[in-house]
Amino acid sequence: MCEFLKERYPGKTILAAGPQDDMDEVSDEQMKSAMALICDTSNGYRVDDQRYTMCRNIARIDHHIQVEDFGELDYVDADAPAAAEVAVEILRAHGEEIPASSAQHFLEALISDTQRFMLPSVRPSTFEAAAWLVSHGASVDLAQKHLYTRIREKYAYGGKVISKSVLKNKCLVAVMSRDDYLSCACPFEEAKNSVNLMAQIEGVEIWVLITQNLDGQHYQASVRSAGIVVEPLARAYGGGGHACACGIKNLDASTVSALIDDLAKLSLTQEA
Ligand SMILES: [Mn+2]
Repeated sequence: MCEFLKERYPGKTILAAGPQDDMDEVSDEQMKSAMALICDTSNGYRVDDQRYTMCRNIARIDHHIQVEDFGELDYVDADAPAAAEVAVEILRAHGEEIPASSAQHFLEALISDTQRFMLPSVRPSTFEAAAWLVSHGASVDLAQKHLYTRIREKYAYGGKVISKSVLKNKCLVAVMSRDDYLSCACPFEEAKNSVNLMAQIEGVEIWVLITQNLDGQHYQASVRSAGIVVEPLARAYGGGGHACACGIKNLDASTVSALIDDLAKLSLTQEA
């Protein structure tokens, strides 16, 4: 989105805010005179740079179940499998063209958010968005390399996740400590994103990866399901996301065990 906006509006200052290494430095003064464009984020506290609240205007392009209203410029299509599909639809509806670098990023967002076009919410317009991006120079081969090349540390950590996974009813649970990932030299961000290793196991309805934060106190959970709606339960624990894929932050040891019990119960509710 950033590359597109830079090319489309060369007279404007377009900056990407957030804690990741390749993001821009944005001052408080810049924030105050800016319009914030938030993408793919269900609620305010998940926004990477919390100074977005200082901005003059706030806009959002999203596809999560709407739990917060971001105002007049809030565009949410909760049926879309990826925020990138929503963004591409807006661009196409306005007859915009995009540079290849932008198309590549959008395609990678589309592939990763739809889990390689495998989510049940994937629809014809998802592939139309992909086709449009490829016609603007995006490469699926490059996307595969960028998205699915794993660092060796994550590969080693994956073995630990698998060996610590336990089945409670029809819920597969892995609770990982800080030592688990630090001892593999696997960064926290990579560790908490390992939930897909637990996916598609016969007889498992819900799977949850719970990762201790670097503070050694709190935990983050990634909850996925094969069809049981987990979003209301995640919301009850302060998290959210999609019907079958949610994240929960800031759990402590006691809420972790309560969450596991609740998920284990919920995992038995799917009709055969
Ligand atoms: Mn998304």
